[in-house]
Amino acid sequence: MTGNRTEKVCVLGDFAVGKTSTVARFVHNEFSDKYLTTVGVKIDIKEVDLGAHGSIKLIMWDIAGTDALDGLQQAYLRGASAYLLIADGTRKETISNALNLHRDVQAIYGKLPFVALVNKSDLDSEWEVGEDETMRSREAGIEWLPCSAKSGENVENAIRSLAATLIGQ
Ligand code: G3D
Ligand code: MG
Repeated sequence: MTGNRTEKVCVLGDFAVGKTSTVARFVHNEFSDKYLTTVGVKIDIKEVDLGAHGSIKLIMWDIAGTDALDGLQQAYLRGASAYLLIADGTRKETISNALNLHRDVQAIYGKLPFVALVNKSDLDSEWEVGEDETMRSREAGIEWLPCSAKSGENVENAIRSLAATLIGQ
């Protein structure tokens, strides 16, 4: 049980799925539609207190997303202990793009802990992602959790569960 564990967590997903917004919701508990498209990398730190299990500092690396990992992104991923895989429920193709990223990361770094989030659950009338996509993923061992950086649904508990995994719970 230690209060000063620090782990790097990378946020991966397609352009505009809500990576920056999800980190902002988790770290600052806010949503703003003023975030600019991220160029390069943005780092935020949040200490997660897991009570009797101790606490852990998550260094959230928010990288600009494309559907492939180029050399620069590989450098961003180096040393990561875990990652958030984010898709956008209103754009079906963001699921397969996220799965490609996941496969690329696994190929390079092996099996790291991750959570898979389908963001924008507040826009459920505009959702394109349905059972087909989530079933296919489930067969591949990936459980997508709906979330919303806007309403806050599931953001904190998903990242806290990742923190708990990292701390060994
Ligand atoms: P990115 O960092 O993955 O590129 P951003 O994505 O966090 O910049 O978000 C991209 C757009 O989606 C932004 O809108 C942002 O406000 C919006 N967004 C992010 N999360 C949510 C959510 O949970 N619900 C809704 N409704 N919108 C969300 P703009 O219009 O600025 O491009
Ligand atoms: Mg961004």
